Amino acid sequence: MQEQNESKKRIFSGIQPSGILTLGNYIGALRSWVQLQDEAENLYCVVDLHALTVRQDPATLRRRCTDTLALLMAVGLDPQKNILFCQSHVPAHSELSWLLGCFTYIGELSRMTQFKDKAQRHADNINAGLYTYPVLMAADILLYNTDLVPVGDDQKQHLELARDIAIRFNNVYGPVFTVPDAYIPKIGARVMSITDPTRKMSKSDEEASYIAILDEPDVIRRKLRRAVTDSDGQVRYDPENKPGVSNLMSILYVLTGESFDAIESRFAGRGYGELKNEVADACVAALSPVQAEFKRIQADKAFLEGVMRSGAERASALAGRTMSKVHRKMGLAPYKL
Ligand code: ATP
Ligand code: LTN
Repeated sequence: MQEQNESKKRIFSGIQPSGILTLGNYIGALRSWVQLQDEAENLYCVVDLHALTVRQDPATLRRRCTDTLALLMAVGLDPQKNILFCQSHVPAHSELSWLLGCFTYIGELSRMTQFKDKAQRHADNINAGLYTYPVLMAADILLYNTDLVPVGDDQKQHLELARDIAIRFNNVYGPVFTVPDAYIPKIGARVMSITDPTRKMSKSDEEASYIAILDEPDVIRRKLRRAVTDSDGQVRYDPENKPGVSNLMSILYVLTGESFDAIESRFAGRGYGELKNEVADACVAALSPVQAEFKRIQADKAFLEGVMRSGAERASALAGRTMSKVHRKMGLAPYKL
C-alpha cells in the first residue's frame, strides 16, 4: 500500500487507549471500521498521545496500547488490509500538529464541547494538551490524505474543525490537504451510559456505567439488570422522554437487526426485565467470539510486536511524503541529512 490507489478511498480513524474499550466504541466506531475494510485503504491508530491529556499510569498505558491493538484485530480488522499502528510511533503526527496549531484559532478551540466537558470533569488538570487535542486529531487525519473518517457522533465537531483547518491551509498554500468527510452510523452513533442515559457511554467513566467489550457474560447480565430505565413500564422508542429504554432498544437493534417496531410489538405487555435479559443475550452473543479471539492474539506477543512495527513503518512512509510537501509549501528551509 505504498502509493495511494486512485480508485480507492483513504480511511483514517483513531481510538484512545484510555481504558477498556466499551460497547459504545464497538457499536459507534469499530463495527464501521470492520464493515469498511474491503472498500478503502485504511489506517487505524491507537492514539496514545491523545490519552495523555488525562493523567495515565505509565505501566497501564503501555499495556492498554498493545491490548487496544489486539482488540482491533479481535473485532475483525485484518492487519494485511489495514495499517494498524500506534500514534507515538510516527512523530510526524506531533510535528504536523504544531504546524496546524498556527492555523487554528483560540475561539474555535474554546467552543469544543469535549474540551468543556473534560475540563469540568478534570478541573484539577485543565492542561494545554486538553485544549489543543482537536489540532492533533486534525493532524492525524490530514497527514494521510484521508477521505473518510468513521467515528461516533461525539466526534462530529472535531471533524468539522479538521475540515476548516484543511480548507484554511489550502487557501493559503494551494491544495495540499484532502478535506475529509465524517462517516457516522445512523443508529448507534451515540450509545448512552447505562447508569445515566442522558450521557454518552464512556470508557473513562465509572465501571457500572459501561459494558466493556471484555466483560464476562455474568458481568454483562448484572450490569444490564441494573440499567436505568423509567417508571412507565412500556417498551417504546422515544429517546427524548425514555432515554434509558430507547438506548437498550438501539443496542438490540444494532446487534440483532430487529427493527424498533418489531421490538415494540414483541415486548407489548412485557416488562423491562425481559428486555434487559434479551439485550444481555445479544451482547454476550456478539462479544464472546471477540473475547476468545482477543485472548488468542494477546498471548502472541511476537505477532503483536510485528503488527505494530510494520504498521508504524507503513504509516511513516505515507506521513513522510505529506510532511515534505508541507515543509516545502510553508517555506521551511530544505535540508538533507
Ligand atoms: P474517553 O472516555 O477516554 O474519552 P471514549 O470511550 O469516549 O474515551 P474514544 O477513544 O475517545 O472513546 O473514541 C473512539 C471512538 O469510539 C470514536 O469514534 C468515538 O466517537 C466512538 N465512541 C466513543 N464512545 C461512544 C459511544 N458511547 N457511542 C458511540 N460511539 C462512541
Ligand atoms: N478524538 C477521537 C480519537 C481520535 C480520532 C483521531 C478519531 C484521535 N485522532 C482521528 C478519528 C480520527 C475520540 O474518539 N475521542
